[in-house]
Amino acid sequence: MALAASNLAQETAALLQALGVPRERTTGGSLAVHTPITGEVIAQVHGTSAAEADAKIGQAQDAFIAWRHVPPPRRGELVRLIGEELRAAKGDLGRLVSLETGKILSEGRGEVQEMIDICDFAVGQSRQLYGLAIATERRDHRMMETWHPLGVCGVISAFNFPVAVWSWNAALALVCGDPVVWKPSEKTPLTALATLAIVGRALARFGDDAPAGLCAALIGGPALGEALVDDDRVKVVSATGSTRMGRAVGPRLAKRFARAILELGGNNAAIVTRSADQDLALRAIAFAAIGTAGQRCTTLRRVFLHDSIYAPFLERLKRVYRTIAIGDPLAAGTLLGPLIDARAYETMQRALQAAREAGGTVHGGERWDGLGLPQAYYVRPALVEMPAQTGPMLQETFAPILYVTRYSDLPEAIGLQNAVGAGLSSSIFTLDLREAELFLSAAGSDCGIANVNIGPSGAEIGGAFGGEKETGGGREAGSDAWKAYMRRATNTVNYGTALPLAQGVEFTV
Ligand code: UN1
Repeated sequence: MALAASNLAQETAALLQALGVPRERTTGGSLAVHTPITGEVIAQVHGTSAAEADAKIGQAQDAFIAWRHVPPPRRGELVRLIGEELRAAKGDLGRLVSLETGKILSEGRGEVQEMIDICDFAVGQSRQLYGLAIATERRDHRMMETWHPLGVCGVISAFNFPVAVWSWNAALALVCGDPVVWKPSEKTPLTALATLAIVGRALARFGDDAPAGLCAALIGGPALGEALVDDDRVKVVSATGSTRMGRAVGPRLAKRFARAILELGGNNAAIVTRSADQDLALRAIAFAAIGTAGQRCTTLRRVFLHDSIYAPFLERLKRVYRTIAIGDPLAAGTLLGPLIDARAYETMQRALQAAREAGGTVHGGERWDGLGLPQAYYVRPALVEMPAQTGPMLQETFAPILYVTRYSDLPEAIGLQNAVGAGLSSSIFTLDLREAELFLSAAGSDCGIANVNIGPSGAEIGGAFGGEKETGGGREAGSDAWKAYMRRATNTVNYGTALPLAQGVEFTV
């Protein structure tokens, strides 16, 4: 197994070159990029200064003045070209995602596929920015609703989906007429730079009706995100990250009446009922709880097992947890790669300790050192039998920890699943129509995503993505999420000669 750090640094340099990132951007800078695969430094990126950030936001504002005049289907053409360039770069960018985040290769490539999918979706959307014709109460009048570009869109994204989250926002924002200024996680600047290089190729093919400054990135720490949040020229900010981050960002945006699209924490659950197809449930749970090393916002963190299946199902789960293939995420067959860094590992250990103190029985969860890499943080996935839903089970811990508890009555289980702060994703495994429909009903799951016989993670882009409560309420990607990037004008036109007033008001002068 070739896991020497120098090999990964060399491979990173070769990938960046193939993707079109100038070498001087990623060498000799002050921002060290570590690969979680070995923990070693693979690049030294140059960050964006406060003055440069200000200039980029200014350029984006200028770009807005021009871009809003470009017809939406033509704006869609740019996104179509971005999708084409992403298709050509899928192998290289997917591998770079794996190198920078530690996700297994098929997930790295899957992330790029998600970008391609949203580009396709947005191209179609560019011809469907529909308003309404509304019945008016006045004679010889017409009333309608028109959608206009909103302004500069800020995107703040997290390390775990370093490029897909940008694309859900950017593909829609661009067809809606909004330039995009992106603050990627400081842990993943390389994939951001590579994405901008890909966009640059699409822009070069597009022609000169694309203004300069349409897509920019601010590379560096949280101060740059704050600059986006506090800048009056930025009309909408889509922020993905922890609930703590959302609590800081939300009020600051509200203070200046900017629009917020918040996609924050999840504490996602699955209910496995008496009638469940257990083979299917087992596979779905394994992917949702262990995939991406438990570092998706949609990761499955809690399972409620019906009393009648508790013991046998738990036994099968334990076997999966004991035998899951841990290791180099670039190697074929690996299902569980490393955590992002030491801090993630420490947070995981603290949660497991808290679970023990709350009466939980922990299986697994310890550090795994099969590759002999002291600076990388591989762990065995943790399965925790909890006597009740208490302690760390009520919080999101960004690590592969699955809390399991039992239930006897479905409304009780639905109540438990809803009794946490977050409201992102949820699922039920059942073959009973009544159970499934109750779960999806107004009295069922309170999450933005509720699935039947599918785990809570791995959503397609066609649906609106996001959740309720402490998840922040924002929606990205499909359905009518595009509306958040536009402003709505209600227009009433009088084509008659009289001036009837609404509500029958008389006012004759
Ligand atoms: C995230 O973790 O921020 O549904 C996004 C999913 C992916 C997106 C996750 N499509 O799991």
